[in-house]
Amino acid sequence: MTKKTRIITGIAVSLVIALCVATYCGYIVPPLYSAPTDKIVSDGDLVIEQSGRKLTVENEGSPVWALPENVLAQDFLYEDIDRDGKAELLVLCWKRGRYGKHRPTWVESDEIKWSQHIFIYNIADGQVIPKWMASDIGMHARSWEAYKGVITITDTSGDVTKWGWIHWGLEKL
Ligand SMILES: [Ca+2]
Repeated sequence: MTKKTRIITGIAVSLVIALCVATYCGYIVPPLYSAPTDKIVSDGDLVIEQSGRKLTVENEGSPVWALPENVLAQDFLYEDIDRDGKAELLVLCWKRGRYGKHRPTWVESDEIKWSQHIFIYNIADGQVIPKWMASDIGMHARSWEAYKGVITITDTSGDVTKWGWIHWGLEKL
């Protein structure tokens, strides 16, 4: 192997390693444990459908809402989280940065890394309206499920936590 070939090989190997590290750390795509599951949930005229990272809502056969393109779905739940008798749309999702449109005043700029969030939407009269959007949830949620207004989240280490709507927003139970 010539000196030039060794240099080129070294650069190529370094680039591959950097790419793998960036991917593993969530800079390029959300991590593998967040692989989405396709599913459809219907409630009367309402149809909520997840296809890969996309999530859409139809009402009476017409599209009424889609998860913003800069947000990638992992999973969703249709659950009466605040126990008012109507189900909300809860989305476990990924977006770049830890915050939404508004970040704390002491944070000069948001991160470019993908982070995991929970967004909750009200659905009323065929309209999907943002209700509560969590900043980075600070855990590695692999899966979640809901039962009687309680969300159970299992993280990548197998730890299980339960969450509920107590005052405003999800709180750990
Ligand atoms: Ca509700």
